[in-house]
Amino acid sequence: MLEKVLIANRGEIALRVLRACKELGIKTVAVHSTADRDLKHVRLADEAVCIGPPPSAQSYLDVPSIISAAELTNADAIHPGYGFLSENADFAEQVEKSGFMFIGPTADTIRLMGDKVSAKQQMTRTGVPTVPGSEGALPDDPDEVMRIAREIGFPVIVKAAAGGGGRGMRVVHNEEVLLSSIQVTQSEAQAAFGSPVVYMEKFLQRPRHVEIQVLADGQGNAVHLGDRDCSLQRRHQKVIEEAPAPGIDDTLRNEIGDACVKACLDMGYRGAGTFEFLFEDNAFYFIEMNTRVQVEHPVTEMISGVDIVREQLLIAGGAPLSIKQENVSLTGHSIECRINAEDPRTFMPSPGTIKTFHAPGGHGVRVDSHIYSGYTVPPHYDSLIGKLITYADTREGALVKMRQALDELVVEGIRTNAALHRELVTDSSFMAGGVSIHYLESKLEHER
Ligand code: MV4
Repeated sequence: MLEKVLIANRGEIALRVLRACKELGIKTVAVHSTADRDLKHVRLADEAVCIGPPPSAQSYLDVPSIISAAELTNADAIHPGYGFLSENADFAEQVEKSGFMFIGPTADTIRLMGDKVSAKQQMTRTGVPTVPGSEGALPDDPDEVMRIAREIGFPVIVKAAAGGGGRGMRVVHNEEVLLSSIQVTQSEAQAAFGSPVVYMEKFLQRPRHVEIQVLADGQGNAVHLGDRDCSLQRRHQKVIEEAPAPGIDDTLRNEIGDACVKACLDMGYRGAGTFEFLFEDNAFYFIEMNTRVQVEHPVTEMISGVDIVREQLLIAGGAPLSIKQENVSLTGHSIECRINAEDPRTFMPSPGTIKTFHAPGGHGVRVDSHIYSGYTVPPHYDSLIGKLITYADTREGALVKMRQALDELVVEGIRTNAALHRELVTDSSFMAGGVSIHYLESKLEHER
């Protein structure tokens, strides 16, 4: 069992990890920038180490500082949370080479999934359905590229192998602009990621974003915890997530879940992970895998009863997975609203001091947040200040609870997106369930 974990993150996820550690009797080390001395988890941690000035590049992304802090405090493992260094294979490698456990998969697995071409090839080998497209990286020969595009059929999408999460991609509608579009995407990929490698897929016009949560111990055991629908997003930032994905039948959900479990076993996956799919015309198409805990993990926890962060810690401690697939039962429905410190009109970050904060509560209401009255949201980081999560027997019940929770929520002193959430949970299309990834952006366009 782990004795002491260093939490290489900040905000709500650092607090989430700290709570899971404390419940397991694991000592905690908080590392923080000079802007984050007053974070809630820093106060609750057994030890705290300041690792640098406010800019992330000099603190939460500074590998030597974080590893030094682990050495100084004699931690035995590092939890990277999400964002920052969580999917950085070189960091995971350094952590392990320095004698610490990285709470996540091996550096090799992170690297394999970080390259979207090798990730897709791995899924094809193992029987996870992928979006139809080029078999691997696009070749140099323009005739060959044109042949591949014609075979896929327009529109196609060209994506950077080193991209992901919406960075480094371009939709191509016809043959005339294919080769020039590929060149532009290659140059952008080279500039942004240091690699010009691109691949091609059929462009799906109105898909939903549905993902599968997995847990694996790297010792031959893996389970899936069902799906989440994360289609409600703006500029690749998720706004509301829910589990299970509405309107998908259990047979199909379990079929794709089982394929993900097999993929985990085939690659010796260790830790928590998420298989991202586009879902269109009742079919799943793999696009990417995330090798970290995700922001939206609580909705899966609510319907499965599994504490995902606790499982991450147990797996990292070397324990075989205690959960068997036949004992996983997904019941009820859960919805998460991401509360951001941002301008409701421009969506620009709105840092500042929170004068008043009243958290909602009650049966089936969960608040994952590090904020408190008097807390100052710094301008240097992501604008997520908390997550409102509700749970009920039915989707309608979870929505009723979310409306009540949003009514109770008070955040004064800074601007937030709470009003957008209040609008969305009474929106008739969202209430019906199953909107596409384009729904929110087109709604905002028509209303503003
Ligand atoms: C796509 C797609 C349509 N067809 N791939 C964007 C983020 C990255 N993870 C993959 N993305 C997409 N890939 C094919 N073949 C549409 C998107 C996409 C998207 C996907 C998920 C959630 C939001 C999105 C918003 C715009 C585009």
